[in-house]
Parts: sequence; C-alpha cells; structure tokens
Amino acid sequence: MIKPDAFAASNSGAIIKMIEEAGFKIIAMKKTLLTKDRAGQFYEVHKERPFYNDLTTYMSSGAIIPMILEKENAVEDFRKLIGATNPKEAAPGTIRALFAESIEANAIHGSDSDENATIEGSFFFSNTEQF
Ligand code: 3AN
Repeated sequence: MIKPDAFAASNSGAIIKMIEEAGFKIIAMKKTLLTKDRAGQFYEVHKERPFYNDLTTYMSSGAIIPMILEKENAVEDFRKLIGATNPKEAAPGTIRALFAESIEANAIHGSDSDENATIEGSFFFSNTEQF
C-alpha cells in the first residue's frame, strides 16, 4: 500500500515502477481513502501502541494505493525492496530510503506474512472485483 505521504508527493508512479522492475505482478490496484475508523481496523494490531492515534490520523489524511502483488517469496522480497520501518535505518536504494519522510510517513506498507497478505488483500478488494 502506497501511503498518503508518497501519494501526495507524486511518488506513486516511481514506486510502482520499482515494484514492477523488482519482478512483482500487480494483481489488483486502486486509489482510495481510509476513514480514521477504517485505518484503525487496518492497524488493529497496533491498538495499544503509543503511536496508534497519530498513525490512524495520518493514514486517513489522504489518498492511498492498495495493491495485491504476486511473486515467488513475495513477502520477504517485498520487505527487502521497501526497507526498514524507520527510513533512517532503511538500506540505500530501498523505497523507504528514497521516498519516506519519517517513521510514520514512511511511504509504503508491506504485509509481514502470507496470512496477513490474504487478510489485508481482502480488506481492500472484494472477490467480486475483476482481477
Ligand atoms: P512495517 O510497516 O514496517 O511493517 P509496523 O507494522 O511495525 O511496520 O508498523 C506499522 C506502521 O506504524 C509503520 N509503517 C509506521 O507508519 C508506524 N510506526 C511503527 N513504529 C512507529 C513508531 N515507533 N513511531 C511512529 N510510527 C510508527
């Protein structure tokens, strides 16, 4: 998911290009907005964390681009492509090193397991949509 900071800075195209060049196939993609409540549902696992309120405010502050991506070893390879959560720690050349503004406004989200990828894909795309 391309996050509001990256969308607002017109970095979506450059990020999608990096994703495709890294060998990911785009199965589904759209531009959408989250309400604060929906952002809260998406980040439910972080409910008790001190940054939860700011995170859900930020995630509902502007347009996002959720995607379903396909590749062998997709979760691990995608996390390598995006880099560490904190852009100061993200390896050079990763999406977050290139485009993230801060640990919160960090340009992009990637699922952390196959199981969560399925859950998060269903959060944004219904199986009645044409893939
Ligand atoms: P990742 O997106 O790298 O999997 P998570 O799942 O630990 O990272 O965190 C989810 C989101 O919460 C991050 N993408 C970031 O926007 C925000 N976040 C994580 N840790 C912090 C923090 N210490 N302070 C502020 N925001 C944070």
